[in-house]
Amino acid sequence: MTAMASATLSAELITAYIGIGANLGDASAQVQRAILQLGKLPDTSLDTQSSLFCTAPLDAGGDDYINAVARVKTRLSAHALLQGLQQIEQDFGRQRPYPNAPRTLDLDLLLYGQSIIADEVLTVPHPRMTQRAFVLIPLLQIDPFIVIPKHGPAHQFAPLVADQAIRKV
Ligand code: PH2
Ligand code: MG
Ligand code: MG
Repeated sequence: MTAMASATLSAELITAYIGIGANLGDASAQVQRAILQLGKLPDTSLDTQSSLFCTAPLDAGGDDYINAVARVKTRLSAHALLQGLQQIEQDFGRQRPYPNAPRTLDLDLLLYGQSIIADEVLTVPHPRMTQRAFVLIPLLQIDPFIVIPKHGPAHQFAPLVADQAIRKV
């Protein structure tokens, strides 16, 4: 193994959760195609995915979003996985004209095993994931008993986001 490869690969198989969103173009098709791309990342397999949900934009403008959550198993480091997610966003024509602009594809690393990461490029668990129905509801659909590092069982946050519009597609 090269020095580069050893820096980007973890010895363990890690379970990671990815939040997926789109509200520009054919959002449902893009989310579904993006989920398949997750399983094609190196040293990564797609474990399961939530339903697709239609959600009202939160702290953002534009059309309603299509959101979903996917669970992957990966040997990529958290940072290598993040780079892979950003590459897929680029492949889907992601542009960033201003914060929270409508997007063809957004892939957020929500959870990486039990890791707590806070550096210049990556914050895990995702800092707003307990406040967003468009993350919590799909996450709880695939793992009802999931525990979020630093926060505890995810289901306890569901009542706090009950006022956010979300429906299964
Ligand atoms: N993503 C945001 C901001 N607001 N609202 C919804 N409904 N879905 C999103 O994915 C979303 C959002 C920033 O990433
Ligand atoms: Mg996001
Ligand atoms: Mg993002």
